Amino acid sequence: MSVLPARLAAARDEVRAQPTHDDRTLALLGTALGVCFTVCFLTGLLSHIIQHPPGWFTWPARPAGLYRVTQGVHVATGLASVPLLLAKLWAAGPRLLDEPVVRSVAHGLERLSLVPLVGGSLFLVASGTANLSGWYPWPFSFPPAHYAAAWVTVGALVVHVAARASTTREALRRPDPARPASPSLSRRGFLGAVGAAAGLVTVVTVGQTVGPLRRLAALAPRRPDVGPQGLPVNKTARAAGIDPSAGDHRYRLEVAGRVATPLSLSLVDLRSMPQHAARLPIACVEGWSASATWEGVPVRDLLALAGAPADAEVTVRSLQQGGSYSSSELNHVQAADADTLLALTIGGEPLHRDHGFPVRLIGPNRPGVQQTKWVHRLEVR
Ligand code: HEM
Ligand SMILES: Nc1nc2c(c(=O)[nH]1)N[C@H]1C(S)=C(S)[C@@H](COP(=O)(O)O)O[C@H]1N2
Ligand SMILES: [Mo]
Repeated sequence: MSVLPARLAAARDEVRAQPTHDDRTLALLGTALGVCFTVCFLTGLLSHIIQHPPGWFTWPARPAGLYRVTQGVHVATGLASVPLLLAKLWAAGPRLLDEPVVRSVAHGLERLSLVPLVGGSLFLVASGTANLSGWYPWPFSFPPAHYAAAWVTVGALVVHVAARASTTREALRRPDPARPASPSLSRRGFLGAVGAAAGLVTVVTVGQTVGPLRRLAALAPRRPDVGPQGLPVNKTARAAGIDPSAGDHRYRLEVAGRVATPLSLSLVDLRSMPQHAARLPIACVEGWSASATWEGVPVRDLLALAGAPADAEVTVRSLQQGGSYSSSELNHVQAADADTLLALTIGGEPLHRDHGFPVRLIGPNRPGVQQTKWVHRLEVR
């Protein structure tokens, strides 16, 4: 006995008989989405651990462009999963009307797990996409909310995959089941369109980090070559509340903390020290990246001058007051790397104010949020 009105039950049965809603279609979409979400989760988790390192974890300074790749992959797989997710919801949706609604305790729990799975997935792609677009319509902070949603979603995903593993395996192995005489849309046509949509989303956005595809990046929120000195800016000096006189004769770089000789250096002092150049990317957590040639004083030279210990770790502080990115940490590997610089120039010119004039931190393999601008203090630990 159906609890649904007869016409709704009949409509459901008709839709359920379409190849675009059968087990095989769901198995193929589910597999693609599962791969994207797994890669997205692992790269996201890595980004979180890099920014909040537990005691056992030391993120290396090499290869210099590794974070650029992992976070580029995070955002690319996240965006590609948008059409896959919508297609999966459309294809699986009619099954919510299957009866009996609950067959067993296990089945009931599995159906219940769809709430965090669907809700969490939609929240992740919506919050991620809004963040890339610089749109913050919510009152909470993005990374912690996105991070919590990732765990909830992946937990529910594990339940879902375990519950559907055997059906999926079978549907993928078995040749096509019998089709209705005249499907309104073939499986091949549907999956082809979904695949094309995922490919298109990737091609029009991935140019924000993959140089050769830059010209195709019509929908990328950032063009990596647009901005002062050919580099984008997330936070301008004005938005960060940096005094326009920053960098005049009163400027001092302080080196303090666990050192034999605290230092207080003027810009002239810094410019008269041996300069070192390095070509390094800014790799923003938002998935865009851009390389530049930076020149300045290696942090390790300043540490040596101040008599810091060999295993020194450093807190780098900005003239910016408050804000999440007004300081960053250098672990002992990063602090000791020859290419971790307090940069004074970019491409041979003094830094633009919006790139951190008079002094900015730039180091290999670091998320953009840790490349602190308008630096005025190193605290050694
Ligand atoms: C359109 C889809 C997505 C986009 C555009 C996106 C974007 C982002 C961005 C910009 C960040 C950096 C946050 C920061 O450190 O400031 C991030 C972090 C993260 N993402 Fe996503 N994401 C998407 C989907 C997902 C999905 C599906 C998952 C999990 C399955 C996920 C898991 C994570 C995790 C765990 C982090 C680390 C959060 C932290 O730093 O605490 N994301 N994502
Ligand atoms: N003091 C300070 N430094 C900062 C930021 C900030 O908001 N304040 N933003 C960071 C972020 S998110 C990125 S991606 C890089 C961008 O550097 P750019 O503006 O020179 O391209 O700077 C980082 N340094
Ligand atoms: Mo960033």
